[in-house]
Amino acid sequence: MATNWGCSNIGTNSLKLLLIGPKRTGRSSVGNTLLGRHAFETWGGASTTIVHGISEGRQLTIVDTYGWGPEENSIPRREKLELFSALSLCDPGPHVLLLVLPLLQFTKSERTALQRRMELLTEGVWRHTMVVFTLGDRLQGQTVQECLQGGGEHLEWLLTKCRYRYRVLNNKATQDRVQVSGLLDRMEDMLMENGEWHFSLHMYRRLEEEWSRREKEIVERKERRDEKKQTCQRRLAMLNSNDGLLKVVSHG
Ligand SMILES: Nc1nc2c(ncn2[C@@H]2O[C@H](COP(=O)(O)OP(=O)(O)OP(=O)(O)O)[C@@H](O)[C@H]2O)c(=O)[nH]1
Ligand SMILES: [Mg+2]
Repeated sequence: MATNWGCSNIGTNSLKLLLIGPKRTGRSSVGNTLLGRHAFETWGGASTTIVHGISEGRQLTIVDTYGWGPEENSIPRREKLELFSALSLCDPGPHVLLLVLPLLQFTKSERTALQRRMELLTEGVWRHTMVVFTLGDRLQGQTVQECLQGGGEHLEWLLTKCRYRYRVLNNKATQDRVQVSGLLDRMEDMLMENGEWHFSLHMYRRLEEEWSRREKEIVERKERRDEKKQTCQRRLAMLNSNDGLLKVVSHG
């Protein structure tokens, strides 16, 4: 696999990763496993942190975000601020967002909480998102596929959203570099699939605005056409009734 991260639109050879996910799912540990050293604190509650390093011959910039809580409707202000500040550290944007979740049941409320956070980043963010399941050491004889197959409809929804881009990590085995190479290769493939484009919130927001402007135009055009049609039909009905009256008068 090629290891050239040169992106024509970025002009850098460093792969920028943004670690996102709920609190205590193993985001910082994933950063540490990737770098092969204790670069991020795992005691809990740390805010946005950026670390540069080399991993398996690849130059990485990893931004670890503040984890989100269970709120499903309104997202706390601090969470939003931390998320946008993390994004700005990846300027002009991360190549890959690693959504870190434990290899456990994925519930409806976890899905809603996730959806609300991803909505802040537009629908386009899913193109650049890959799931990293932690707790790979708890598979207990099951294969990853077996474990995911029994994961239920919400997990199925998530995997579809991410186009089945996922990896399982055991963060307790940081010396296992095969799992790290596998993850880096998968990210590299994903970057190629995206034409080497990084995630740009600014660009996706503008695209969404453009789409909703066009949709509005289509609806308005249809409304104008329907109105015209109705006016024509009313006129025709009037003409027909006048025609009937004339016939009555002339025959009478
Ligand atoms: N057994 C096991 N424990 C893990 C794994 N990954 C993380 N942990 C543990 O889970 C706890 C949380 O890990 P962190 O990496 O700090 O998780 P985080 O998402 O960064 O947590 P916050 O920043 O506090 O939200 C730590 O005690 C880790 O040792 C894993 O793959 N297997
Ligand atoms: Mg952390």
